Amino acid sequence: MARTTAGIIASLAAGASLVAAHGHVSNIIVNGVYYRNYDPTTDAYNPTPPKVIGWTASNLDNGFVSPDAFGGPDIICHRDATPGGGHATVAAGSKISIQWTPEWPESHHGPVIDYLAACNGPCETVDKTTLKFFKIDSSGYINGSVPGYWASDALVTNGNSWLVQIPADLKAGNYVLRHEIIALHGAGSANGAQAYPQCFNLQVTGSGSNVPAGVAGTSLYKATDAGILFSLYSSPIVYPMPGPALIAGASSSILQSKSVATVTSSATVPGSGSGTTVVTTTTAAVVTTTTTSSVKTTTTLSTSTTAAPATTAAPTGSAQTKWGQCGGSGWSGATACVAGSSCSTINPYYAQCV
Ligand SMILES: *[C@@H]1O[C@H](CO)[C@@H](O)[C@H](O)[C@H]1NC(C)=O
Ligand SMILES: [Cu+2]
Repeated sequence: MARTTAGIIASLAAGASLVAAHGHVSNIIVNGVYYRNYDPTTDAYNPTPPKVIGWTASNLDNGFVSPDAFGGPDIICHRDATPGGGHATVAAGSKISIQWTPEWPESHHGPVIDYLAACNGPCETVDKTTLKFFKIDSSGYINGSVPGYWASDALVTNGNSWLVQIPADLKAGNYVLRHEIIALHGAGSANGAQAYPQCFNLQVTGSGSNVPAGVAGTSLYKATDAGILFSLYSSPIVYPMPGPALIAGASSSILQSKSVATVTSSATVPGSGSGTTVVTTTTAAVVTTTTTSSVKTTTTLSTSTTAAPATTAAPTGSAQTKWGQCGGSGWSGATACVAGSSCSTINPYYAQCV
């Protein structure tokens, strides 16, 4: 009985996936600054698409990479991907809000995973097959009965966005952030999982020295991994996270909240002027702040109803805490940093205690 019902649900979900739109990341927000992603559904038709931080890829259908391609280059940063023409600068320890398009289908339950890989030079010209990815967060099954509430559902609850924190001790340099949802609604059948990787170029600043070891994108997953060939409709749900282990000190995800964009920036393009010219500005639409849930481990769930905007204002006169804002256009809060950290200008809109 339960088996039959599950089978019907599985068939319905698989059928729904044929008609449902899927999605891609539309933008990221770093400390209130909005950076648009490459839009596969429109930029592909533009003879001179803007240089953006997101990688160019041929997922014009908002589609995915199948397990039979997990050993090939398309799994690295989506189909036929080539590096983004620019990058965003972020301080180690910063949080980045990754915004998906609104149509992510509810049936597409699965994990949300984030990796970084050092470019060892400009990411804009990196050979993607040389990138070695290390896992900075990975959240899978959260709670509930079959098919369960998953990280992808928490992402939807969070306004289709996911908050990622760059490790505070990461060595300064250029990195590719590889963000991914793996949809498992059809994963009980061979080649049924759907990977939706999205890549962004980041220049990370800071005084850390940690560059964790990683693996090539083509070695992250195999079609037969227990977390790839996985039935979403079998009870109890015990999900083995695919891919390499989390780096030391990382948790499965940070507390989720939605960020507020106050300005829009274009990507920093290498070789223009000093190489760090921010070609910016238009005032951006303000995104509504909402609140949500977070997952600490795959078995523990913590929730919060605290609104958490991207920027943390400290009262003028008192020193800002480490990783808090200490300056930038329009900033009226503290400009001094607590002992042990100092104020570093990240871009015209944001300075941060690092
Ligand atoms: C699962 O977690 C979410 C997010 O915290 C919560 O809203 C929901 O009520 C939980 N569901 C169950 C069945 O515990
Ligand atoms: Cu689908």
